[in-house]
Amino acid sequence: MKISRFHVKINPKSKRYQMENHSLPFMYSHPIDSYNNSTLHVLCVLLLLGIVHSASAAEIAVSTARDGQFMPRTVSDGRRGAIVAWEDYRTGKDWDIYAQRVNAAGKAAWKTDGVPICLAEWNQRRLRMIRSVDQVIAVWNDRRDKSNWDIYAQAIDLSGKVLWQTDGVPVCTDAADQSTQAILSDGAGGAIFVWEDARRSAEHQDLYIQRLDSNGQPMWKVDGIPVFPSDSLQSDPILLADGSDGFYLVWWDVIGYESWHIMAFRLNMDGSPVWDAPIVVSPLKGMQGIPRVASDHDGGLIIAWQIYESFINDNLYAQRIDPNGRKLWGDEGVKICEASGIQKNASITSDGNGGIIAVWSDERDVYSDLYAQRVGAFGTVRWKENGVPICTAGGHQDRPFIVPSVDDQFFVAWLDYREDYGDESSDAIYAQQLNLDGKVAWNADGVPICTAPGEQYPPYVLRSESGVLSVVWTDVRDDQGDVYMWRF
Ligand SMILES: [Ca+2]
Ligand SMILES: [Ca+2]
Ligand SMILES: [Ca+2]
Repeated sequence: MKISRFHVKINPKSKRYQMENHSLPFMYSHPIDSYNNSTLHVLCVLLLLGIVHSASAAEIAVSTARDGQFMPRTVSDGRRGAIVAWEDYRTGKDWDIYAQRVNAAGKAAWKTDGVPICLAEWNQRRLRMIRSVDQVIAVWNDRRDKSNWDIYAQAIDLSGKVLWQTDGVPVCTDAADQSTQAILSDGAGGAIFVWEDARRSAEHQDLYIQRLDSNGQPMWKVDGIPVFPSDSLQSDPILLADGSDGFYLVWWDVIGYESWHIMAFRLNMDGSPVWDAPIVVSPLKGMQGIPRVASDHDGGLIIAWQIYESFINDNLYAQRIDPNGRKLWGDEGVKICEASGIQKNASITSDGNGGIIAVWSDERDVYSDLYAQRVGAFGTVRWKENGVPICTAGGHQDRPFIVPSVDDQFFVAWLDYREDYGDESSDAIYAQQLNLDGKVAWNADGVPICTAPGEQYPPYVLRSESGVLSVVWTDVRDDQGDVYMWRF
């Protein structure tokens, strides 16, 4: 049954960490049947719609090694191709990290099924990565110590060679648990890291940061420096470049069970704070969570989040903050959507004009649909109140991922249980393009990206600097999980 996936998310800590780090389901094993036909069908549809510019464009098998390849992430290689990395269970023993490069011609360029990035004992999970100048830096949560979780990182060049010490350099190996790390390029070949850290209190964990230089050497205190130690539980950190010589850090701050806030802080590249203290993004009462972040392309940032009302009527809000820490959209922020039912799993991107486009999963109807809204630079909602429908096909649509594409267009891919009302577990990946007026460019309800048999996992989308769109995902058409990519 897939339905349970739509009704989780209560405790901000335990559930998600469990989902991402410990309990990837190895439960479906679908017979292999006609996926070749469905791939051809998808290709034909995309060709007809003029999305695919060359008949050579097609689905790319990034890694079909035995057992599970999961949770792929991708970054541009700066050469019209992409590097993909993922968590890998091919040993049947524990999780490792592998990567593959897909070149401009759409071919896997490294060793078949990927090169190992970390094969250390026990589990390496929750891979994240960025490109910093001419190398790719991956970071993951690492259990090699056996008694607790640490954070390790590795750099890779475009030939697939690992550049730092075998199995990665430690970012933090303090004896407490570290988790939920995020990474940002420092623009100089190295990276900034942030993570949740239980060293001071397992219950009220803090966020710590570290910077590694281009050789993987720590630039700040070994095992990292605390950002803002407090008696709240700090979780889900997000990093964003500030466009000058620093970065933003946004997180979910939990005090007790009923006071959840989103916090934002600006720091310098040496880890020192720019602002006196973190900002409470909205003073609204109640449980606010699941922050999303986008640049306003004017030195500031825009944050979207959801506010829980008894878990039956969640709403979405947004706030814009300038480089000096001033809130630009009122003290409380603006409402993106307050339709009845739950609005959640938002994805946001800059609208290129000082505002954002947000798309989310919306349960105003029985089965979740996708809606989108544009919030302009001054905090005014630009489209129909409570959003315009992007996909209202039968069955659930969820986990949208939006990026800018070309000419004021925005590309969104999502997980789609079309015409599955909960008894088949039949899902697919669909996509759509919309413009600054909220009009969709392709078929109503989107075009299929992957309709292969077996379960698909939520897509991850990349738009490279050259405008190439890549969608990567895991699916279980052949075994317990393989990594696939579509490029446009
Ligand atoms: Ca596999
Ligand atoms: Ca391992
Ligand atoms: Ca540790």
